[in-house]
Parts: sequence; structure tokens; C-alpha cells
Amino acid sequence: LVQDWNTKDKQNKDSVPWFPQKISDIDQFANRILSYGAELDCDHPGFKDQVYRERRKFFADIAFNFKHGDKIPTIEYTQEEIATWRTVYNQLTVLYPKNACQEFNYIFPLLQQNCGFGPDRIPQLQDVSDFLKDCTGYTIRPVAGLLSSRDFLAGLAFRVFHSTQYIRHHSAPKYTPEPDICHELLGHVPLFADVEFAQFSQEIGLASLGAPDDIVEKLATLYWFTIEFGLCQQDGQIKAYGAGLLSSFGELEYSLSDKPEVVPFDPAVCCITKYPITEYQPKYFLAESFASAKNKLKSWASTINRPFQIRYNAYTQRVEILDKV
Ligand code: TIH
Ligand code: FE2
Repeated sequence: LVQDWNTKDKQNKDSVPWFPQKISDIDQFANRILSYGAELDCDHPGFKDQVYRERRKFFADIAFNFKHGDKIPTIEYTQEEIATWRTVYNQLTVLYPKNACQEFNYIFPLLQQNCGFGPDRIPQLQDVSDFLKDCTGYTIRPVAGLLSSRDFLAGLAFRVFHSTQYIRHHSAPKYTPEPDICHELLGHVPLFADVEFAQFSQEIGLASLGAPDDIVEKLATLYWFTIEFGLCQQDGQIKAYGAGLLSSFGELEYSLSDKPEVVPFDPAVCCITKYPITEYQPKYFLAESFASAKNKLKSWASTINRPFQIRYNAYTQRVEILDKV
């Protein structure tokens, strides 16, 4: 067992990119975001809205200052923010029974009972994090803006999910190209409470630690087509399990219509497929089940050539690095 890979010997250090080895190492990601959440692009629906911009800066600062072990601050959302949430929530909850996968529909009522999910208030991240911790050990960290794929995926290795806390602009409830609290809570959170799915997500994270850039890009693509935009087969029907579908009432209906292309999930094909990030996906990958997707991903990941093996120790919340034999 190599106790500290990052300080091992010079030769290995040069060829293997830095990666977190204990859960608090994730604190170092906060100041490495790609686009500061408070600076909005000129084509963003909130760009000209000074009040919205100020609000985004407020949320970005919370995330910047957050450290592992802190409680996520409670937010008093405004009436306008709650109204946006209500629109998204009400539109989506009528679609879920027919369009979301079974696992999602099983967990959703538990969130209504335990975490205050409902149309009239935006659930608090700390409450949701506590709930997930009980279910699968996942916890939530607030994030200020977009992380690199490497940092984001590394979080998953420790069952840490980086979540935004702001809400989309009220002018575009149906679809937003950037994640927001609706996307995190309605799209991601339900499935992170599912044991099989939680393992699947962590596998992607573990495979990314210390991997070269091209592999990280492939893993980010796999993440995109599964956790974000995955479809799965259930009882002879196609259901959505991807968070980007489950949080967008525009794309959820579109994804299950006859418009997009749907192909079987094969990691080797999926990981080199290009995708747009600001519009509905032209192509989706269909898994037979989470278990099958996880097994396929695991066997694909085992072909990644790393000079060491990694396993997660949940007692210490560290990754253990084992010399390859
Ligand atoms: N498009 C999603 C929505 O409108 O809820 C949000 C995102 C999915 C993937 C990246 S951002
Ligand atoms: Fe997402």
C-alpha cells in the first residue's frame, strides 16, 4: 500500500496528474472553477437582469467559502425564485409517473416526506445532503460555477456531489443550458439515493483519479450520456433516468418522442460520441438497467491503463492506492 501517491517518487509524480486522496482534499477545487458563477455570458437569459446577477454572486460566494464538514447555509429564497421552482416542479411531477424510471418514482415520495419536496418551497441542500448520506453515503457540496471534468468526477469517487444552489432565470423554466437547483434536486438527487446508481456514479469517479486527460474526457462523456442524459429500458418501455431530462420538462418530453436517435449503451462507442451542451440532445444511449450499465462501465474502465489500482475506504473516506502486481 502506497500511503501518499502524490509525494511518492519523482518519476511517478510527473506522469500521474494530482488527485484528491481524502475527502477534505476536495476543498482545493473551489477556487478552480472554469467560469465564475457570478459572471454571466451575454446570451444568458439573466444577463441584463441586475437583480439576478447580484443574486448569483451571493450564491457563488457561499460556495467559495465552503469547507468540508461545514453545514451548507440555509437560503431564504425569494417569492420570485419560489414561483420559478413551482412552475418547474408542477410541470415535471405530472410527467414523472409515465416518463421517469421506476427507481426515480420509488424515491420521489420519500423526498416529499423527508426533505420538504413540494411546489411551495425550495428544499434546502443541507437537508437533502443529510437524507442522501443516510441512503447511500452521498453528500452535497455547494459549487460556485463549472468545475473541470477532472475535479467534478473526482468528487464522485468520494460520493460527493457538487451542487449549484441558485435557480434558473424565471424567463426560461423549461430548459436551461447550465445546472441550477431545479436540475440538482429534481434531476440528480432522487437517483443518488438509489444504491445501484450511487455505485455506478462512484465507479466513474474512481476511474478518473489520476487518469490522463484523454481518459478523463471519455469518462466525462460517459457521465454525460448516462447520469445526465441516460435512458433505460423497463418493462418493454423506454424511461428517462438522466438528470438533464428529469429536470427539463421541455427535453423530457422530447427525449421520449420519436425525434431523437436512440442507440444501445455501449461504453466504447458512447465515450467518443460528440454532444451539444446548450440544446436538446440529438442522440441518447439506452441502458438495459443500471446494473447492466454499471457492469459494462466497469469492464470498460478495467481497460484503462494506470500504474496503480485504487480502492475507496469508506471508514476513512480516503482512496487507497495499491501498487500493481
Ligand atoms: N438542461 C437541464 C435543465 O434544463 O434542467 C440542465 C442541465 C443538464 C445538463 C447540464 S445542465
Ligand atoms: Fe447535472
